[in-house]
Amino acid sequence: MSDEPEILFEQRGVVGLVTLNRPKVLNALTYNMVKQLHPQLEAWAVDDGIKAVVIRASGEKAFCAGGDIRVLHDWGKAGDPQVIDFYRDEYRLNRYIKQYPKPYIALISGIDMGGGVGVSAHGSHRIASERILFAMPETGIGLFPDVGGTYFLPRCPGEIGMYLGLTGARLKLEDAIYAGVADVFVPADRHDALIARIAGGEAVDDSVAAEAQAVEKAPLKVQRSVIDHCFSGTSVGHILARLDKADTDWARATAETIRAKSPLSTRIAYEQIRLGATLDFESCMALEFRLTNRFMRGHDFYEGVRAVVIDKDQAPKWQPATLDDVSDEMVQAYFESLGDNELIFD
Ligand code: QUE
Repeated sequence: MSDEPEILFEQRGVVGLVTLNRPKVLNALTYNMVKQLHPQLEAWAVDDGIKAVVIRASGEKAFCAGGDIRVLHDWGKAGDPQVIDFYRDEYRLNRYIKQYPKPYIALISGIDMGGGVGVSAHGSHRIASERILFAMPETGIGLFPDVGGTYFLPRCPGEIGMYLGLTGARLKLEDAIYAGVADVFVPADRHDALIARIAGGEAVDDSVAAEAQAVEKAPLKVQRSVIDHCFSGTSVGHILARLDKADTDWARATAETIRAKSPLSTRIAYEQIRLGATLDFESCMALEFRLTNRFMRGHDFYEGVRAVVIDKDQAPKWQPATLDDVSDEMVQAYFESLGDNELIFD
């Protein structure tokens, strides 16, 4: 443990500046960071001296690689209720950012995955650098694309959201903008200049427009018609059958990627993303909280974190082991109400 604060808060002119500050662990989001960020945002919301919030991160490698899943794994395995408290407070924070009353500007440079997406993608201004690497990789650790994935994935162009949620595909700058998870490109070495403009009182939209640069064509655009055709399938099995039939290298690799993920996770993610298209943001987060509660009582999350983060053998043994072994009843049970424990908002 270092003495460095995990998250830094600073007022710069009229900007409330947040810096995620765990660069050695890719700025993975701890419960402590969530517990500090939410009240600080609330204080800035009612502070007349603050016109906008900017969130950025320390180090060149990552904006935020996700939740502190090693700790969540340990809490969950030990039956520590903090694991559920963490998700409840993280999702409330995601929703607060979504409805924040002032501009919320995320400066995204480096890895931006899972929990990092939850504190960036719902902001009013998502600024990406040439180093952004975006993904929702949760099906690979036996979880599902949460932190608002239920809301934003079905709202990506065509079936790109279903593709991202099932495969955990990593997007570079051009594709992140094409997918709609980032708005504009500002080079990393201009991020401080952008903060300075806003801090000095220049209007946020003018500041962003002044620093924004054009991007190249998105590689994902080439696959768009195949994505829309295959991922509009009516089940994970149907999507895989369409990918197999497409008979291209890209389709083969994509099907193989999905087959390596937790079968239960991909089945849940499919239903979650289809359902999310019809729900408002708060209902999406309440749905995610149901799923999180069930996953924390299940098997695959612990096995996924073990294989990817703890032992790093990259060889999870999922239960159930195949898509066919996941029953419709098992999937439906994950979506049932939590009764008195439903996620509610103030
Ligand atoms: C899926 C995830 C996460 C992940 C890998 C996945 C995730 C996360 C990390 C992570 C963070 C910091 C580290 C590290 C891994 O990895 O949420 O090694 O230092 O935080 O496939 O959801």
